[in-house]
Amino acid sequence: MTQYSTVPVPPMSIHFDQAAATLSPEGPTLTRRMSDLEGLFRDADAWAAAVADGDPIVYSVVSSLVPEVDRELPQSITTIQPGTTAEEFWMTKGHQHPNHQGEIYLGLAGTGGLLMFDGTESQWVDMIPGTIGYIPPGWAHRSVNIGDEPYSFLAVYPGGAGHDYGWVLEHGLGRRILAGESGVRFVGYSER
Ligand code: PAN
Ligand code: ZN
Repeated sequence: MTQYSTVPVPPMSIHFDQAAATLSPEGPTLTRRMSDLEGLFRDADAWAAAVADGDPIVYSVVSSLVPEVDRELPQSITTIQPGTTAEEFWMTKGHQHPNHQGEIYLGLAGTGGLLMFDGTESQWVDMIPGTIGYIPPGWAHRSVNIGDEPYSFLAVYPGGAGHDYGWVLEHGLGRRILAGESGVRFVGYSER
């Protein structure tokens, strides 16, 4: 049998509960509140006001037991709550995979989008239940809830990909996703 530098997890089944957007057996769960999204919203004053006003949960990420180590294929379900801060739809922090590896997302519930940026070009993929969004290697990515309900999606990614959040703080994601009169309005990252 192949020798691994870390102990691999055994073959297993993972129960996926679509209605509850959970995986079991369950691994670590991450909760991101507004205060965890410092420096990411266009309007820093509106962000600070939202932190002061109850610091709401913006999104949570539940994982299976498959670890984030090389050669494994971890999965997680992210649920982003509906909301806007100074018209900017609630979103994930966004990150780049430093080892430039691909990833897939499967829309599970609600209405959202996948914003990707390679440092020059930005791309937007609408996500509804059943949509598979493909993130090619080298594209930083952020998810956005553009609806009135929680938006959930399953992510599957190489365990050794790593997550670089500083890259997005430094380079942005090309565009911002705002609530417009007829739905979504795209503006440049530094536009006000
Ligand atoms: C996803 C994200 C998840 C949360 O599982 O990690 O949606 O977004 P942030 O990591 O940007 O806070 C993924 O893309 N994993 O690689
Ligand atoms: Zn990712």
